[in-house]
Amino acid sequence: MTDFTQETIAAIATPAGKGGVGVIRVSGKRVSVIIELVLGRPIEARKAYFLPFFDRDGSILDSGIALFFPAPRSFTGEDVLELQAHGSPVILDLLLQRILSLGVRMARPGEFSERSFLNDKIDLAQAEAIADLIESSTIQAARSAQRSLQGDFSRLVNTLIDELIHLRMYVEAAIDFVDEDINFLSEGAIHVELSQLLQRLKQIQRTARQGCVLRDGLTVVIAGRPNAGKSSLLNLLSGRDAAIVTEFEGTTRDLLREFIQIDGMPLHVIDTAGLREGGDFIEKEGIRRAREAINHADLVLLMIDDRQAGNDDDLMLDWPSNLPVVRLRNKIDLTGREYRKLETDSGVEISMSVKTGAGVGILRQYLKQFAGYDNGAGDVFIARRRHLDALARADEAVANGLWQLEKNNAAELLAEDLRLAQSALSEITGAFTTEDLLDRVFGSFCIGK
Ligand SMILES: Nc1nc2c(ncn2[C@@H]2O[C@H](COP(=O)(O)OP(=O)(O)OP(=O)(O)O)[C@@H](O)[C@H]2O)c(=O)[nH]1
Ligand SMILES: [Mg+2]
Repeated sequence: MTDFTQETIAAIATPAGKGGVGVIRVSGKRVSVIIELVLGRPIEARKAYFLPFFDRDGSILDSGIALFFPAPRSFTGEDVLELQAHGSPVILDLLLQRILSLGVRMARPGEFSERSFLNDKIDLAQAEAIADLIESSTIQAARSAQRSLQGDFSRLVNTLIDELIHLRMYVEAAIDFVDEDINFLSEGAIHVELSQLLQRLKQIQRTARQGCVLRDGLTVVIAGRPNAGKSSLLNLLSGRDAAIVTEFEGTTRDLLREFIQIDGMPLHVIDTAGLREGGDFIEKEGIRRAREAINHADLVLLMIDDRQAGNDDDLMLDWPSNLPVVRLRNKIDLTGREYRKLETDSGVEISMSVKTGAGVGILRQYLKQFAGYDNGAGDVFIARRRHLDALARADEAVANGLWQLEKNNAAELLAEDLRLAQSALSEITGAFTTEDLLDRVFGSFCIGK
């Protein structure tokens, strides 16, 4: 519940700079004092008042709207005051200084949301969704952040936690009754329930992975020999003349990054220097950077001039072994090959021409498929790597528990695995947290959130 020993905090909640309106937010016990001294009169809860804001000497700093949300029916769960002044950085600063002089301190980044979490107004996944909503760069990302904020993701996780609690009770009861004739665990029911739980975990992981792609965007690196058409592809995908394209080998040296969207799916596309031996000092450095980008890619588009196809495996010798690579056989307008997608022994291959645009639709489609992105499905919620990690740990624990049961009939080990799975899932909603986790989550918020 609300801890009234907490300090009162304040911050400018609107972005820095000039605007029509600027909002200052205050939360904590001293809100009543601020109302008395800055507004000079009491105001009723949740009603808008147009009032002067007074400085210490009784002069008027500004006039604007004041709103009072008494605890616990406020965003933070504490007394909250919002002052809407004119959006002048100078006025807002004076007003903030006036409030800070009354026993209030500046809020840390994310502190309003953190108090909201600590006072059980929202859970951790919802708090993160607030930050993700504000930072979302596509409409789809904003929509899915909104879904997480409404609690869609948390509800799914909580359902799984409830099932785990139920299963733990069952297994622990079975352990206690071990001397009895009946062996609960040898019945099929628990196997079925565990398998179903695993299925649901996998389904949530799939959706969460999509949510993570929506939030962070995949990093796709275009690599290949000089002159294959890498920079031409970057320009085509980004829809602008981002990179220099010439008929000379070794045109690109620096890494070029473009942020693009395919039907609302965000992608970071990186164009790189053509890979070859030799070259001058500058080109060598470009190639070193290209390799570094390849090492950090989620997916590499290996661009091949179709006229020289067939000798590109050596390029990949020192690439990470599990790195997904798609071969793009470019310039089919010169070789007469049909555009198409092929699943070969060495992976997916798309024949295309950047020049005519043939096959580019297939590439776009493939990128969406690779990311597991389906803009038709409206039930994606925003998710973070932290959530994926927790889901993966829960999955591993349940799978391991099931295995212990089937192979060794080891009920104690199963019980321990179910406990681990439950605590992993509880990290998502913050039912189980550490101070370190909270610092990491809220430290990345802006001030005033
Ligand atoms: N005919 C044809 N020419 C293409 C195609 N794609 C690219 N080119 C041409 O190939 C040449 C090289 O293209 P770039 O995009 O600069 O190739 P790159 O892979 O970035 O080359 P480097 O930066 O030197 O590594 C240019 O003259 C392009 O116009 C294609 O599909 N068909
Ligand atoms: Mg280039």
